[in-house]
Amino acid sequence: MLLYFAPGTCALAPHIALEWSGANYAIEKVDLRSEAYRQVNPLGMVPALRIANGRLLTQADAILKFIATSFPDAGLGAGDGELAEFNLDEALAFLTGDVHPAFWPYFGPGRFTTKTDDDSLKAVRESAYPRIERVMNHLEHMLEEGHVVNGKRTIADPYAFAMIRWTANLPKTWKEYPVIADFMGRLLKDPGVQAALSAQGLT
Ligand SMILES: N[C@@H](CCC(=O)N[C@@H](CS)C(=O)NCC(=O)O)C(=O)O
Repeated sequence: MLLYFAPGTCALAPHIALEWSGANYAIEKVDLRSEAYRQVNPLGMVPALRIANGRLLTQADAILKFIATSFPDAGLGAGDGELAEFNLDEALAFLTGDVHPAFWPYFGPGRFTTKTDDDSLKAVRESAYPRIERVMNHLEHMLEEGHVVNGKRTIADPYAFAMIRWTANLPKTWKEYPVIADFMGRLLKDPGVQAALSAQGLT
């Protein structure tokens, strides 16, 4: 398998999941704006995962589920229980549909205004703060059992980890949420997380 990534993006999530799964995989750093990467993934987005039969998998949550089901021994799936699978799907949908978009104005302010001056872009960036705070407060609550969902390690943990990192330069960083800070502290010590961070040139 070959994981296409750009450092620090949501591609960090499947990267960590691949580490945890014991999969045999390689990584390729891409330039998201390059024509070369458009030839790989016409959407020009990461993550993308090339699997053995040549198929290119896209969409972070779907890739994470593929990793969980392909390597069941790693125990990264929902686990047992009547609502376990729903709980995991709900958490993945929240991360993809609420947490990730909350950061869009912050990272790509130019998408939300036709103005190009610094003040206008700064205003758009700052407009993201309340929504980011809202999803962070929700994560603070979700993580009370030590993990994102079902009280166990799942593919939702690295997905949350990858996005929580994005608050590092915000006025309110993840370190100011006690439960999230505990979760991040544990993951930052995890060998698989450290291996993925190091491979992406991050700390
Ligand atoms: N729907 C996609 C979105 C992925 C996405 O937005 N990835 C970002 C990095 S975190 C990206 O590639 N952005 C480049 C762009 O939007 O052009 C998914 O969930 O995988």
